[in-house]
Amino acid sequence: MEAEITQAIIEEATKDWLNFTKSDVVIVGAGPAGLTAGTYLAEMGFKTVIFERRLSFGGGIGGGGMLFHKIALEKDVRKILEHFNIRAVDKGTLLVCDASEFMAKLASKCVDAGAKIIHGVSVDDVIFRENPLRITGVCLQWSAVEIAGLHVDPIFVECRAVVDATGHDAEVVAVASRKVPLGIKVPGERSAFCEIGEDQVVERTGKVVEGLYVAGMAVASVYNLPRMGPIFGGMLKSGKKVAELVASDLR
Ligand code: 48F
Repeated sequence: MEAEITQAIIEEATKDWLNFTKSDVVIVGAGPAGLTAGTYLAEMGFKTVIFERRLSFGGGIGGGGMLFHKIALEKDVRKILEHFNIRAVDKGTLLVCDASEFMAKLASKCVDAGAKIIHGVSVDDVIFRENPLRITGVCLQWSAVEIAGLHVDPIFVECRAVVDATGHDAEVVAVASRKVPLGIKVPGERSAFCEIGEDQVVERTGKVVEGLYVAGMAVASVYNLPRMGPIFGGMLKSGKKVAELVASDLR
């Protein structure tokens, strides 16, 4: 029995890993932007894998607003919420949701759409090619290895598009900007200014260089935009927008 458990797990995991070693899209981070992007891309038929450093979904959702278990959204995302079957209370100019329902339903729809979500794996670098300059995949490491500080070489996944949905540190674009001649620096985000922060994140969501896209709060970090705190409409809109841009480029 014990050996069978091990064999069952390793055989099935290996099948998945062999399958997504060449993917259409790699999304880094299973926060609201990454889960939204993953859902729409998988629904459009793209082979999509999400690598998430932690052993949980949702990124910054679970903490709500300073651990109060609610998050706020702008009213113009009602249609996206309906797509995910997420309930919201009308609150003046805003909608308010339970953080737990919000993250569970984003993740559930994403998985049902066919995206593969792999927990406990961190992206620590990109693969690039020159003439023309493009990003062609990512370098992966177990998060546990990263946390332990062990010297272990990563392995690779090739893909047609990488989406940096890593949140406030824009980790993928940041490492690429240091190690690939992209000609950009990642300045980090500015202090809070919710209204313009939400709009500008959506506006600047998109391609950084051929093969590499940025969505969610990572956009604020890459373009020095204001932060917004526990309002999430921009994250949904940014995730949907990046999915549409990637899809139109890959078709
Ligand atoms: O931080 P996160 O929720 O990013 P997001 O989707 O949403 C931002 C909001 O949560 C909030 C906000 C709203 O106004 O300000 O902060 O843009 O989710 C990012 C996820 O990426 C994972 C991280 O653990 C988190 O779950 N992540 C970060 N770096 C890596 C990573 C990495 N290098 N490899 C794998 N996962």
